[in-house]
Amino acid sequence: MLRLPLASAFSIVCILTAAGALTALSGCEETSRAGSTPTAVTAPADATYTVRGRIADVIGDDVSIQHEEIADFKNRDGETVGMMTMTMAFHRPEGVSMDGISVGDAVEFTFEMRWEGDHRLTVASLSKLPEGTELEL
Ligand SMILES: [Cu+2]
Repeated sequence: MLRLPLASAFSIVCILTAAGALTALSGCEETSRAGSTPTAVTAPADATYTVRGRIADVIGDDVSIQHEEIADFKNRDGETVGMMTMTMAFHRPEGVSMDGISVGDAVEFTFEMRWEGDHRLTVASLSKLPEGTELEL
């Protein structure tokens, strides 16, 4: 199976998203910085968000999710800037199961935002929403 480092997959997703023009306000810009060494996710999260979305792709231990708007999303300075609906790639630790969840499924998930380190966007929990759930994407 093709595996891309999170940074590449994430950059590609950001370029492809219709909301790409707004990535200067989002987390997307940060992942294009090169030269980081892989590190474990140990630092406390800068912020945690619970949002709904649709599974767009699964690549190794990354999961791409088209998420709904995140009105309370904060930039690295802690200012609330919000984030439009878009598709983003998240690191998925082994402990977060994808059992019974497939591409196209509506989910509710919690992710941790870290502005420093290798895994800036990490899924902390993921659960499937009922069939037919309407999302604002
Ligand atoms: Cu986003």
